[in-house]
Amino acid sequence: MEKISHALVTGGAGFIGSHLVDALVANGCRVTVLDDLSTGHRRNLDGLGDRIDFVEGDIRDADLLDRVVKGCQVVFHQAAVVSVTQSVQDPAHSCEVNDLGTVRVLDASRRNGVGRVVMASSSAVYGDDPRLPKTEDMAPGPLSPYAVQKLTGEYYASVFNGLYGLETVCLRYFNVFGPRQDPSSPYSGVISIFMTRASAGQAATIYGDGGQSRDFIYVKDVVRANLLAATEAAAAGRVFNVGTGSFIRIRELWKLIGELSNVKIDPVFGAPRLGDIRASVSDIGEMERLLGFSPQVKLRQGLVDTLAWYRGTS
Ligand code: NAD
Ligand code: UD2
Repeated sequence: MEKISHALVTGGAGFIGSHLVDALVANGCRVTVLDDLSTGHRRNLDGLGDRIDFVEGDIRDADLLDRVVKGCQVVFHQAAVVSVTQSVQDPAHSCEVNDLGTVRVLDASRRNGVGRVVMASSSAVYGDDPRLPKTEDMAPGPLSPYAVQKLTGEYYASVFNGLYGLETVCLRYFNVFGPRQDPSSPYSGVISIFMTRASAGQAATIYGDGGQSRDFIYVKDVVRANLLAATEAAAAGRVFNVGTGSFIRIRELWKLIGELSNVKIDPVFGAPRLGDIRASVSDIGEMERLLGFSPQVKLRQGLVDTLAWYRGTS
């Protein structure tokens, strides 16, 4: 793999971004992190000391972006208002961050000679299309402001790639899980919530009948996908699904987490979540064919490692 000598990670103090920063530093890359700490935490970067340049600031600040992208070959754009619910409650704010912020990141990158921008998109762009698995060529059907904003970001990336020759790659993450995922909001990732419940010996709430399914990918595999997207020539200008191609139903997930936690607690069934997608699973053929990517961490192993982290034993 071609070496990246200097990269910017926006949202690098967040869940996925901080794992990406770890991997880049381990590869000998100089890393600048730009994060406003709105949902990220400085503690996620503990232990990296002066091996990174941490800049607390906002991706909407054009002057600051000009400063931090200088000299970077690659920008990994992870910063976003991530909560779908927050985007529903305040579409204008999430639009400013997710759309205007993304355009500012792309624009600063092209003006300052960055080679490639790798952007975090989402499987949310597919909406509730019942055809499975989801392939990149399906027509998008966003159902929330968040999904519209991620899709708009993809369109901007494609236009910057075509108009200005700035190489861009968009990664449609499916459901990502792993250590450092913040369980503190009711809209946090389901695995982070189920793990904290099981560890405390409490029942989880399953929304609906629990028959809904998701494609959960371990965060370290998402990091590998980002590194390939940044370095493989064939990735430029493209959009890829980042998932595992497998799925699990939510009620089975609770059972599995219970088994791994040595607790057997019946879940509480609540009303279905408004707008909840029934089934989601990725087709990762494009990523496999063009970038040689296949996920390495099986769900069970990823859950074991994540559980150890939530219990403070890893
Ligand atoms: P996260 O909330 O842990 O990380 C987002 C980071 O962006 C945080 O550190 C936050 O402080 C920072 N940020 C937010 N607004 C900012 C701003 N205006 N300026 C600078 N920094 C800002 O969430 P995550 O799960 O790590 O998400 C990373 C990316 O992956 C996001 O773009 C998200 O939309 C995307 N994504 C995540 C998932 C998932 O399952 N976690 C699924 C699909 C897509
Ligand atoms: C994820 C992403 C979202 C977006 C979307 C794409 C997270 C946190 N959200 O939303 O950003 O990219 O995928 O479609 O990663 N559930 C329960 N009990 C709980 C919590 C959740 O039953 O306590 C169910 C929930 O109703 C859903 C499933 O678990 O059916 C997954 O929920 P989620 O919030 O982890 O993720 P999702 O797929 O809604």
